[in-house]
Amino acid sequence: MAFCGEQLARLGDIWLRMLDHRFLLETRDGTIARETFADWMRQDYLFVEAAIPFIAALMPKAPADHRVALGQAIPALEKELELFRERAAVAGVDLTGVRPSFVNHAYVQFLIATAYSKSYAEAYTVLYVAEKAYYDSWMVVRAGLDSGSIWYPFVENWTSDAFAGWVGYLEAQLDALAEQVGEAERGRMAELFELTARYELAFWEMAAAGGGWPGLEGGAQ
Ligand code: MP5
Repeated sequence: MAFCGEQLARLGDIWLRMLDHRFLLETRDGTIARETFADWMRQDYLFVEAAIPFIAALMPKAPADHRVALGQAIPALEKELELFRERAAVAGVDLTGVRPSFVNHAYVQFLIATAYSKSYAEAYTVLYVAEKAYYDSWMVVRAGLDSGSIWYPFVENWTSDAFAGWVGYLEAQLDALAEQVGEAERGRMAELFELTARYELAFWEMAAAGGGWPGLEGGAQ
């Protein structure tokens, strides 16, 4: 089996917990509290903002035939930020002056540190898992959410044919990279695969439970 399939099978328990998360099920069923969804929007807006320098930091390490796709990801992310701002205006959510939650802060630091300090194949693993997690997660929401919901454009964003194509492309490239590296590096890729999956699960948990910092419960502010 190729690398990604192997890792997804190995980490099936974490992946299932993620896809079964109450945040996704309540969003799917249209029962999510508006403030809970708004908190996720505010936190994910910060995450997507940080994903841009993460991708940019991969660029100098990228093989020449990866550069165009990575470069195109940046305007796609800018468009995504625009979607957040547009939905926020429709729903009356204020995206300004938000501090990252503990989990969000840790995840973003992990992204940036990985891009700068790990090999290209290792950092690319993190990129793939984050994107695959969002594709699979929003497919869960798509299975039930009314297409008239104000949150539906997020479903369209991460379950579109274009996004599915991007995730499929990343998977094929990551499988190829895993073939090229030695056993030790493949082992580090597997560790990062798992850590990223754990962060993705933690992000939904943070979104559902609130983004307080340890010792400062009652909000991320
Ligand atoms: C993504 C995201 C998807 N927006 N937020 C988290 C916590 N994980 C993954 O990444 P992108 O860059 O929005 O496609």
